Amino acid sequence: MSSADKNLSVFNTNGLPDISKKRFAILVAEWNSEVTERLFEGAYKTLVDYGATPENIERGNVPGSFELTLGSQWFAQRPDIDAVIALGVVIQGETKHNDYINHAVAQGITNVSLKLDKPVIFGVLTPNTMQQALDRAGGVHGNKGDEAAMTAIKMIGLHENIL
Ligand code: DLZ
Repeated sequence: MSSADKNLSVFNTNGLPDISKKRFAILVAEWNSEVTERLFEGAYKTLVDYGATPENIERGNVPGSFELTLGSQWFAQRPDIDAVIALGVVIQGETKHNDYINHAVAQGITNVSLKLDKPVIFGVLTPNTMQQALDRAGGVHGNKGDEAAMTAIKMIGLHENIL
């Protein structure tokens, strides 16, 4: 039996919200900038394509993905920001740092999102190689920056539906 048959209210992300007055922050890690710049371009274009105005999109750079957490918190605590998109690339195997960084950023961004009660999107690639990263930043596997932006848009819509 479908939800409609049960006459349930379903809070989903099928209908995208009007984001023309929503304000976004995109945080970009400078490590692996040849990839993170492409993620940024994808995220920015998706926001604009779906109705955000350029003046309502702010960009912040952080040195590395580890700093995405605190940078996200600084943006997310601003009342005028509706969603934060955090973009980074941590290549596995280049360093033993990678696991620490990935887990710290994933947990940190989750904490920020819950603490500030707004979408903070985890747009961090964790590939094994640079080629895999490029493939996911406008290459054969699409652009995860686009997906991160779309996730932000959907979460704004979901928030409007539920609360
Ligand atoms: C130190 C470091 C290393 C080894 N690798 C990466 C990486 O692959 N991607 C990334 O975004 N950042 C890396 N960093 C930098 C850390 O994120 C952070 O900037 C430093 O540890 C300083 O806190």
